[in-house]
Amino acid sequence: MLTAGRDATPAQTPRSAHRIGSAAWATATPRGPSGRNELAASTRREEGPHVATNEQAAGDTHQPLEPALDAPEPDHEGPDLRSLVNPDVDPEDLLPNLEPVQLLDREGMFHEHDSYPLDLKGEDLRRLYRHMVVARRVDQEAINLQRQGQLGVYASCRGQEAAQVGSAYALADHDWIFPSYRELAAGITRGIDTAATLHLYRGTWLSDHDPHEFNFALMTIPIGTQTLHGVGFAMGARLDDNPIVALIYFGDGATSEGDTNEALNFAGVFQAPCVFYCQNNQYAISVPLSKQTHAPSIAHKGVGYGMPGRRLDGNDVLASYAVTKWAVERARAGDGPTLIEALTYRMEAHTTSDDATRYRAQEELEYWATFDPISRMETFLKRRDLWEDAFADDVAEQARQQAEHVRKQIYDAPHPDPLELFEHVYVEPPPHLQRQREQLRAELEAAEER
Ligand SMILES: Cc1ncc(C[n+]2csc(CCOP(=O)(O)OP(=O)(O)O)c2C)c(N)n1
Repeated sequence: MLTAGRDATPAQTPRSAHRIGSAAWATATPRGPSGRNELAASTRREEGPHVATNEQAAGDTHQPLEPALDAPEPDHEGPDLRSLVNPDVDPEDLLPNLEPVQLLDREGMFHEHDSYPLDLKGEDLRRLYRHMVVARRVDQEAINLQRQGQLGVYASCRGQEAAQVGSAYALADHDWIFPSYRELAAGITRGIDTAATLHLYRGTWLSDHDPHEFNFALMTIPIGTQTLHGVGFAMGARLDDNPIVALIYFGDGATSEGDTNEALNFAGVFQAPCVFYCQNNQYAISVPLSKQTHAPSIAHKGVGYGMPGRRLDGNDVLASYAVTKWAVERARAGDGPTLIEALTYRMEAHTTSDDATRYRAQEELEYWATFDPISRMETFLKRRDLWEDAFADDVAEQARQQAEHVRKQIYDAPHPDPLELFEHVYVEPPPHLQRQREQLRAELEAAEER
């Protein structure tokens, strides 16, 4: 804070304070009923911006300071400094509750929520459970395949099944998903062949599902890129009068990226029909949430972009579904985007290349294990009489078959020619890429001769 007028010499006073020191400051200041400059008067009494005269700004330290109160009165009203950019947007409406929305507590008890009613039938509830179980089994298989050298690397979604399955289930078929690299469970909810999703981790240059068949964009490795793709897509759909909503997944780490901030701001300004779904799994590789933001929560950031922020228990599949459904309906009705923060936890390391024991404690892991989304849903289904042994056996068998399918597909997948890496990027490859291609070709030939 600058110190008030009288003791500050021009040499101590920042340039900006001089600029606002005289008529300009007085012009932009609210006036009281008497027409007097109320704010300037109060800054004289309390600590506030330094109000220097032009003479003082010019360096004449002998001149007594003239307070802005005595500056010539402009003959027109200045702007109201308290005015909002969008007076029809009430910040209170955008603010999230710090208490996350939860429909299913840790003991599997259901609690109705007035703002987020649950409109699911028994078959839907069972399907949510089924997707989560299959995702967890395939996820484990992917880790095994990486350990066997069949995948180059893998980023597990264990612990995040509820966040992904619940939110993806809230979409209509014609809506689109823009994932990062961790959304195996969302892909399963969309009906994508799990083996196709995993090809990305074989180090091939292509993912292996048709985005247009499943309305599920290809997985994105650069952090935050998909947020821009999703917003652009949503805007395009709106211009086409197509009632598509884009659901965009990203992590807490992605909120520190320029791309994500640009996407959020653009979506807010143009009220794009999209839902930003942040899976706050507490870490960006080894960087904890406290190093990503000084905001009270990630959901609170929505206010700055002019969109509501909402927090939910990310290990509660029903809360994830109900809040996302609400946000999707808002977007479809033309009421603009929402920023959802799902509080969850990444149970495995960041990827199979990471040693999570170096930056987080075993007790933390054990604590979060007590929030397990699958066992919570199992208890709930039992309480609701939606559980029979035959159902449980069927789900377990489907999960086993999926794991076997993935294993077989990945084992049998052809090894692509490494030189394909350079294809399909440019019509005319630039010289540096041509040189790299030649270098790789020579190395491959030399390796074959050995
Ligand atoms: C633009 C960019 N910068 C850095 C990286 C390296 N990187 C890979 S994952 C990751 C952390 C991402 O954390 P978060 O967004 O929280 O997602 P999570 O992995 O936890 O799901 C980083 C920095 C990258 N892939 N892309």
